[in-house]
Amino acid sequence: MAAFAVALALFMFEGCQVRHEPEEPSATILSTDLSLCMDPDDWFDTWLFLKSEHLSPAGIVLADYTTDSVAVLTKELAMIAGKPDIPVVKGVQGKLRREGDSLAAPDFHEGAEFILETMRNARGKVRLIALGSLRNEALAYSMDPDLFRRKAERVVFVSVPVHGEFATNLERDTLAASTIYNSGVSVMSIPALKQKLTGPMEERVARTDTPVCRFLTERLRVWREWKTANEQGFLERTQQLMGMGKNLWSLPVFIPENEWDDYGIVCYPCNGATDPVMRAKYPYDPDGKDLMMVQWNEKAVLKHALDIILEK
Ligand SMILES: [Ca+2]
Repeated sequence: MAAFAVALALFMFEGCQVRHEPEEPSATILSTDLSLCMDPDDWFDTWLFLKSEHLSPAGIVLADYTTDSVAVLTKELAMIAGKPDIPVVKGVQGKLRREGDSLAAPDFHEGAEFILETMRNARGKVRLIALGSLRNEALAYSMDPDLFRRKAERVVFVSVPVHGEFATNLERDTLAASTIYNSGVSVMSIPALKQKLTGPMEERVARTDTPVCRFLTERLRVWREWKTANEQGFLERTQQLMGMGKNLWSLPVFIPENEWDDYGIVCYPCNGATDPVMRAKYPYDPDGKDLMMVQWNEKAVLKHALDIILEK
């Protein structure tokens, strides 16, 4: 916390707000650990991604614990979003390991291959958003580092906490994370901090009779039912019982950069390449290639998300 406060104070003092020349990517790939029983927040993120024209959504990689039924549901959501042809591919389902100079991974390699194929075919640069581990991005880098460095606009990674809590997506595969942080490509780290879709907001979604609202409401129902049966007390402990709302984690990812000021979004430059696996503190570094998102207006970001879910 102290390191963070110092970094922030330094940043404010020097008035070095990062100036963003919003150069939108020519294509963006979302990799996300969608699931029926694990945290269903990624279904909300996937909807925001599919509706984010400014990102030019090019495909979805199913990360970490994919099943065929998840793939079918993802295609259904894409259909609802009016993007029936967007590729949905399976990604790596286990830990990466070193093999000589490169990385080896268990099934599936389609996600990494899809990232490289998209980079080869894209006219401009490609943004990669990772809301699960960085396995698919790291495997793609290992398969063709030159192409990856040349064509990746940025990797946006939701995981690293500002205050040093457990960083699930990073610690799920530290080899994947350190590969990406040391790849030379700019990484924007977004702390996985709770943005609460409140009980009344969730009720509004449930009462709205549209395909996407029915879809998301059903994902929450299935998940709560499974949690209740298998992890006693979890929903109560995390304040996510029916009526209490749902914790979401990645919403700032989907705010267009030219609107950051309206959402109170502030990033500071840093260099995560030094040691990402140590729950890095990411000290302020004016010459750093990476960015750390340190501030946003939670209410404004939530309203943005809710408007897109309610299709207002
Ligand atoms: Ca996730």
